[in-house]
Amino acid sequence: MTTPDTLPAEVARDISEFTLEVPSWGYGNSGTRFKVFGTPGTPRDPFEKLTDAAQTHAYTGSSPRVSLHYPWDKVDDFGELRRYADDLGLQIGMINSNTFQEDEYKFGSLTAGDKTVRRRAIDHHLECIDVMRATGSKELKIWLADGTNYAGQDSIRARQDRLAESLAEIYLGLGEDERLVLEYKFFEPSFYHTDVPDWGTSLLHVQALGEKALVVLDTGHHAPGTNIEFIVAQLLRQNRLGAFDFNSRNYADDDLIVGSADPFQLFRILFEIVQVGAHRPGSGVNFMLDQCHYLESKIQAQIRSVLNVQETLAKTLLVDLEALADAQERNDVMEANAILMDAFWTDVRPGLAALREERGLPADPFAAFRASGYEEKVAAERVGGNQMGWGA
Ligand code: PSV
Ligand code: MN
Repeated sequence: MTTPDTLPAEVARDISEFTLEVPSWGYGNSGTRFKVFGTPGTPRDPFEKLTDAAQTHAYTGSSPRVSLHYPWDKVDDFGELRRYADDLGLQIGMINSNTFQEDEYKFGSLTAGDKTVRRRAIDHHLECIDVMRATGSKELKIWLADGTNYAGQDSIRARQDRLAESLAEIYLGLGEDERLVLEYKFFEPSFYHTDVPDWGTSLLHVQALGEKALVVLDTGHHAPGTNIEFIVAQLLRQNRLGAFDFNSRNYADDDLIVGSADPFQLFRILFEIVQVGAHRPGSGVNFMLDQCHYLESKIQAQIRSVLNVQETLAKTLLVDLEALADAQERNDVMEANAILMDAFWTDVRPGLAALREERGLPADPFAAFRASGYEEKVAAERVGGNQMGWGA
């Protein structure tokens, strides 16, 4: 194990240029299906969510975009929200559609057998595209809760056909420089079948749509034991990896701090990314966090995730690719694996701290934020009103 005090120049450059997008809902209240917990200081409107998200960016210098969820983040004037973000040094990122919280979508949205319901769901996505235009966003993110609970409940095949048709209509609504990204998840809320359960299904649909449609990989949306880095490599080969929803899972879709459950998995995923330079700006992959916090401090948790991704990215950038290729060519299993592990065990924290100071950022963003008094300040100020949370 080595502890370089400074990072190699190319690694430092890549880390400085790398950015993550944060979720507006990560700053609101959340919980489990048993209870949503309130926390003093939680934002009461999308403006306050942006104010909090700006803290993550101020301390890390690496999270300038915020994803919105619609209609959770509905405001009267999206132009005003955009200007507010701009004043904070932020941009509005992806617009996440939401067809999972209204009664009419009980039996499906874009896949629903009922034509009127399907129409409503398609129109909702077209409305999301309007929100994109008002906020300066270029990406529509779709995750569907659609599925069934019992064999025979509905035709799996007919639902795929309806999904393809609905997506095609939404796709037609996109402008030249706008994209659609389709997220998959293997179960929940449906417990028998899900209409977009895996990367293969998502890939088939986006390939049928066209080049402006790509796949979103949420790290929490796979069965235990799934080799996620394989999926990453495969989607990159097809030029269809549009975005990540990073988080950690132990059991199902746990939405925990990135890198907290399995830091080595995060390393393996990012290693597939850096080998083809997909971490660089302009690669077309949007790195996003999709977390929910109800036990831990929300801003601290977002900062911790940004730092965990940065540290892990730096480690992957330290892999000696030439030596690795050489070992692989010789089928030297032990050496090839040791090269990877050597990078994984390298302590990059001192090098990152030095880089942050060079960039005018706190060497330890996490400690600096905790000491800033911001949380106490907003807890005292944000009294009254309704705190935002799931469904709000
Ligand atoms: C679904 O579980 C999901 O991962 C989607 O990205 C949703 O938009 C998000 O969570 C809501 O928390
Ligand atoms: Mn997600």
